[in-house]
Amino acid sequence: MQTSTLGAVMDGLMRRYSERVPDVQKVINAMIDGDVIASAGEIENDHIAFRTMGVPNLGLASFEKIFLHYGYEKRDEYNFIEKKLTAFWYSPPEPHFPRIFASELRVNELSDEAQRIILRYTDTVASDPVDSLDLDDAEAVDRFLHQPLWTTPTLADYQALLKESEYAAWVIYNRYYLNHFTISVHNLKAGYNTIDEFVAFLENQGLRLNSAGGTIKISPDGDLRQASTVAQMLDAEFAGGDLFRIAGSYVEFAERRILPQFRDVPTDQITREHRREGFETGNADKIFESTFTTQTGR
Ligand code: OOG
Ligand code: NI
Repeated sequence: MQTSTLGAVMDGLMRRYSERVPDVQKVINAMIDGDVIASAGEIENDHIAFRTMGVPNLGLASFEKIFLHYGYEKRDEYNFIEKKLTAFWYSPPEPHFPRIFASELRVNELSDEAQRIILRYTDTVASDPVDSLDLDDAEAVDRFLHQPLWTTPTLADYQALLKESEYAAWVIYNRYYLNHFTISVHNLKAGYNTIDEFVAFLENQGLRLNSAGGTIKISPDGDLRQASTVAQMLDAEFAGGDLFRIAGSYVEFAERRILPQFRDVPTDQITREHRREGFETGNADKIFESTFTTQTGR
């Protein structure tokens, strides 16, 4: 297990993501200008997220091999019945690396028409591409994560998918681009270290937040609180040169509260182990909608 390779892969993901999502720099600059942090390096990345197509040779079974190779451990499963998604989270080999939340579309549950559209693209992948990848070569992995896995879709196919599964449309165009990174708010300075305070700060800066199910998503135990921006829109070029504005990636914010049994531990001794771990289906279900037209078109 090579954490230096993992570090380089993460740097590549974050670099391309920041270029694609102007809100990343906007939030960081606002935090620096507001004296919340002195530099971007102080930000703790709670987790990053990826989306995949659940078809042969792709999906989580293929994708997860990359991060399992770097020492990530597969943890809990989450099921999104209406959205037809399965997700897992993966804990990092060292605590300074982000958790990973990766999901997969259960393509076989879609209509025949949507399945046909998706398979027209993904069937060109005849063997698991991760098997022929040198995972110890960070540049090769970076290239893989940002390369076209299939041909550029037509606008008609994209729009047909959009009607049935916004997630499917997102993946057919955006593939393995980083879906979001997540700023941990609980370790920020007082006044910004709760999600309510941080959301107020973001709203003051004019950032547009996902309102699905309420701006702040709260787990039933009350200890995982999340919010996210509405996805950045991109001018996408489709097959044949058609242009259309589509949803790209977004930014998330998370507060992990100290677990009840550790609430007496002195603040300066609190580490990741004392806080709420994992994810929450009810929160995630609404966070997915950060890229849906119900949010981006508001
Ligand atoms: C992932 C949405 C869920 C979380 O933290 O629960 C999520 C996605 O939009 O792909 O990020
Ligand atoms: Ni997330």
